[in-house]
Amino acid sequence: MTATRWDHLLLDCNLVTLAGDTGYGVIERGALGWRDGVITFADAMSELPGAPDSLATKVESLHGAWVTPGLVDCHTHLVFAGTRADEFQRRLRGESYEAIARDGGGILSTVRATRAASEDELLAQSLPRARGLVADGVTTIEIKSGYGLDLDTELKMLRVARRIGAELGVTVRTTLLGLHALPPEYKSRRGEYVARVCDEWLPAAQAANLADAVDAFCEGIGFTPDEVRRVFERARELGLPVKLHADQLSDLGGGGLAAGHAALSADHLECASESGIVAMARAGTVAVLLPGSFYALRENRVPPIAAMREHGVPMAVATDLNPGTSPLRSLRLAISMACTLFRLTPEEALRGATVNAARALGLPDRGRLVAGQHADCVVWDVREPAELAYWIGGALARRVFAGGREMARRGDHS
Ligand code: DI6
Ligand code: FE
Repeated sequence: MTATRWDHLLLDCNLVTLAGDTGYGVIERGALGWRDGVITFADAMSELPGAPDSLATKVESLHGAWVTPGLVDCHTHLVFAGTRADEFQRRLRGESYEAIARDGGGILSTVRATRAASEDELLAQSLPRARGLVADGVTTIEIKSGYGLDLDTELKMLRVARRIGAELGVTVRTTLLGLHALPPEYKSRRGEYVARVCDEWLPAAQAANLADAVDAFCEGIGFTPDEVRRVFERARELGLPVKLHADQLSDLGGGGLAAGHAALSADHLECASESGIVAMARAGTVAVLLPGSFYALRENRVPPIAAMREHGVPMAVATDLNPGTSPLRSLRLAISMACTLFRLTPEEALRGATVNAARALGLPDRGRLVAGQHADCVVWDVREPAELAYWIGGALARRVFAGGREMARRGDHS
């Protein structure tokens, strides 16, 4: 038995497996075992193939606690320097996000701070934000560049993202977001900037193994569909998957544009048209809902959730953690907001932050508690899964395991 002993076996827990296409897939009085970072058993205790102590090196009872897959935050901009608390206050006084951006603030103010920071300083400022997500149950994090807008700083951001993954022992997926804002030095030379991103940045980031995907901000204050198309075509030539900030503040046909390039995801989608949603359904493009920016910008146009459900577009939920439009540092809070602001069911929102978020990153190996999946799981201080959406804030994650390794542990605060 020793050769095949599992590393760890959790007994007497309620497993939210998310194994089927709908429902929580709850297994009561369940057991969860893993070896070498991969789940070997996720079923009822009564189905265990032997005495627990003979099966695993470490065995413990959870006394009926609820266990879900590790959460996946599939859209963040958590590597940046400085804050934008000043801009927050300007918005509270009535200035719009777009007006501040056009005035040289917004994304460009974070660009100035991020360019000025050394790599170590950028890591020091960003790491606590990643740590906070993990303590709250996140075991896979997507991190975008886009506050450099020059090659050196973009690569610096992506290196910092990789270092965060190594430092914390969680999976970090990096995304090159060159088309985030037009840097001032390229004012009136838009075409040249886009060409640079295509011809220099994408190949450089790929050669350094720093980009797992490519994103763009398709918006009036960002880039046009034609500009995005050029970058997407280049990305696809290089074999890099694409995703898109689509139809957040206006309908530029972003959903359809993303689908046309077989994008992993189209994100935001508040203003998306039904035809965009239909195209996404056909292409298998995930809709990533970002209630944090909806909340912070006091938007009032809700994404077309009914159309997504009707056409079978998988919905994910993410923080969009960024210094401007979504200083949201908890994915669990995004789950709660997705329910209250967008009327997702708690089950849809949890799927959105696990299995569907994993799909939005092209990672089918995680997001469910099923044998063969990554051993990423969270033990929660709740009495039923809906509480994960119900509580607004609070520290509910009791224990977090990533790749079978325990990340964060704290006392029971229930
Ligand atoms: N993601 C972004 O890139 C922009 N909006 C969004 O949801 C803005 C980020 C910023 O203002 O820094
Ligand atoms: Fe974003």
